[in-house]
Amino acid sequence: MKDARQTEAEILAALEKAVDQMDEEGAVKSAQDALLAGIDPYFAITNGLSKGMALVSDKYESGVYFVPEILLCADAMYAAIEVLKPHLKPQQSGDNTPVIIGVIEGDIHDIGKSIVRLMLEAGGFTVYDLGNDVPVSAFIEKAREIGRGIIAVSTLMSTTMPGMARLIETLKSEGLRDSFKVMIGGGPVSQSFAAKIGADAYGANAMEGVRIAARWQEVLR
Ligand code: B12
Repeated sequence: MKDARQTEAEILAALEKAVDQMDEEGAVKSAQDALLAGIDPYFAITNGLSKGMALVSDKYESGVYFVPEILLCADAMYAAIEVLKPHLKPQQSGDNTPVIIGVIEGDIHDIGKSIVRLMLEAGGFTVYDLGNDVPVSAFIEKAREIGRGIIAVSTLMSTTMPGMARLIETLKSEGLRDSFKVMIGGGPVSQSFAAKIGADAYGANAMEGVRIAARWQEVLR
């Protein structure tokens, strides 16, 4: 007789599928299954839900899904994240180091940024989420308010990449550059773009963002 319990691979596949199929109920159920099966919630997010969102991205790009579908897929992902979030154990202690995070002005894509935020919070950082379409002036205002820390900036569009360069330039001209480490991320940006604009690091995904931030804690103390 087949064991009624689902294997880890089956649960991860169910999470991926629920996001892809816009199945909020299924996503919540599979997130609960993941917890019951003792799957690390980080692993469930990165190897289940994020994979589903990557599939959805491909479908959008190939014209299978359109805006409404994308948003419903994201809703399913967020619903599952709500179940997993309370069970995320800090992997490193962020020691409450402040992180200002936002999507640069002109860009409303905030799904990736929200995952980075969640992982940073779970990693013990104090995150100030400025949202999407954030003007450089808003980053600067917050930076002045907190004085010292990390700035994490996201963009998914090539047209809005120059805003990241403007942010670094403005941090310099406002005398704030030495007090903040800056990391960038999102589809069109890269390590070489980070170097070109004078950002301190590029992170390809949320876990990398947390690892970078954890490295910086020491110097920011
Ligand atoms: C979902 C989506 C949308 C949704 C956004 C919903 C939302 N609330 O975010 C909707 C439908 C609204 C949308 C709108 C548009 N979109 Co759109 N969209 C996408 C799509 C399909 C998926 C993006 C996504 O959410 N991926 C899933 C997340 C989890 O992945 P992620 O964002 O990459 O984030 C991960 C990493 O990149 C990284 N990361 C991200 N940020 C950061 C930051 C830091 C600091 C670190 C360390 C890491 C990090 O970590 C994340 C998690 O691991 C992409 C296609 C693609 N391949 O990316 C197009 C895409 C980004 N969109 C595109 C475009 C053009 C648009 C529109 C202009 C379309 C239009 N003509 O109206 C508008 C944007 C209007 C605007 N002013 O912003 C283009 C951009 C092209 C370009 N290179 O400039 C893409 C690439 C599609 C394409 N090939 O044409 N879009």
